[in-house]
Amino acid sequence: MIAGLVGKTHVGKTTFFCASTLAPAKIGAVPFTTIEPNQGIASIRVKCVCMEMGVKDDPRNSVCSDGVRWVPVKLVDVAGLVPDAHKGRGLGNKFLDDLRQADGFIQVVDASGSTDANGNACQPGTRDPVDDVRFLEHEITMWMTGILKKDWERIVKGVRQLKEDGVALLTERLTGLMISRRHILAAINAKDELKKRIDEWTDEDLKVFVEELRKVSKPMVIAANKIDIRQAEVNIERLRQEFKDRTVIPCSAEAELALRLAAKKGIISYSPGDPDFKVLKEEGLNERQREGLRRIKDLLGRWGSTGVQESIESIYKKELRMISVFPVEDANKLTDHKGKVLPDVVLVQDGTTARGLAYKIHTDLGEGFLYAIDVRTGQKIGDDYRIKDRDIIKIVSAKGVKG
Ligand SMILES: Nc1nc2c(ncn2[C@@H]2O[C@H](COP(=O)(O)OP(=O)(O)OP(=O)(O)O)[C@@H](O)[C@H]2O)c(=O)[nH]1
Ligand SMILES: [Mg+2]
Repeated sequence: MIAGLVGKTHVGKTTFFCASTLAPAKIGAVPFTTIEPNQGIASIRVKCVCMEMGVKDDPRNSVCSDGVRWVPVKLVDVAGLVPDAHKGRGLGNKFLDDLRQADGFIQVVDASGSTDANGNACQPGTRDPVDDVRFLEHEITMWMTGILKKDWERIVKGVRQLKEDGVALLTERLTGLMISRRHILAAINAKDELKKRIDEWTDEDLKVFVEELRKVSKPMVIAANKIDIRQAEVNIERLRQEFKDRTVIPCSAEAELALRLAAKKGIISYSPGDPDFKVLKEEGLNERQREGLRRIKDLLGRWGSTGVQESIESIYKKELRMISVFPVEDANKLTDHKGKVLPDVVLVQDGTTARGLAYKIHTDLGEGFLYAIDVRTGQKIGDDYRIKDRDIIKIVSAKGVKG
């Protein structure tokens, strides 16, 4: 799974990316700073099972700190877009093509309304971020429509003359956009007018289909950025009113980046997502830095956090429905074959079965799957057992995996 940072140019996508990955990407003084996508690793928090199980863990693929596992997840930051990007305006389709691999989006908007439609600075409060959310959705829908339309005649011919399965043809066309048969069926089933042969769809039906498909295949949360600017507050209310079925997370990527960098230098103690931080080296700070930290403290007091960590967790946990599981090889000691205690956390989508988990760990484990053990209860579970969040699972397979 990979989450994409999307939005208009100059709203703070790369700042958000740097704050959450600590990668050294370029943040811009002018629009269209990012051209090539930046890929990096952020983390989501999972309550570790180490305390509950009374063991000291020895993590391999994640970090455990005070009973919280920081589990790596992928993030991609792409070029910004402007209205009519799907027709090639601004960086146009480049932006959209770089998003093909993303399973879900964190849409960054400038909630302070200080970036106009083309990414230029304007008076705070003058640009309506509600329009930015709408235009981004429109661009994504038009981009998907364009991809389908290029091949529409061939798809219609396949269904009409060659009696091919329309859903299979759509799946084949859209698989490069990380859109699966399941997404396509969900979009069709959501609308009565689409429940007919695909070659009978009108232009209007195709529009309805793509709109539904966008919603089911590319879930999105809104990171309402720049809350450090006063005018953001009323806009966040507006965003929440307008998009009632969406998660709107007040955010300051700039504050998060400052905190993460200060923590890295040992100036403060801060953990992403926390509602506060502690200054460790007061004497090393100049007046400007002190003032900056004071302002961030006020911001945390008012909003509860910088919103960056929440945005990442919201897209992965809530929208993409990722749950965590702790696989072990020794059900008594909770170790792998090298003796590492609770070595890994594996993220799987809700609905994954025990056999699905086995495949995710290694093809051999999946193919040789015999049964699994729910380590908490000691009970044997079958291949169709549905994994629950924070399960500890031992898989018994006819084909062993060592490595
Ligand atoms: N006040 C404020 N400014 C921010 C915040 N986040 C980013 N910025 C500023 O917004 C400007 C654009 O930041 P970027 O992170 O480069 O924005 P982008 O969306 O990646 O822009 P492009 O790659 O050019 O499309 C920079 O001047 C940042 O310092 C924030 O939380 N608050
Ligand atoms: Mg950028």
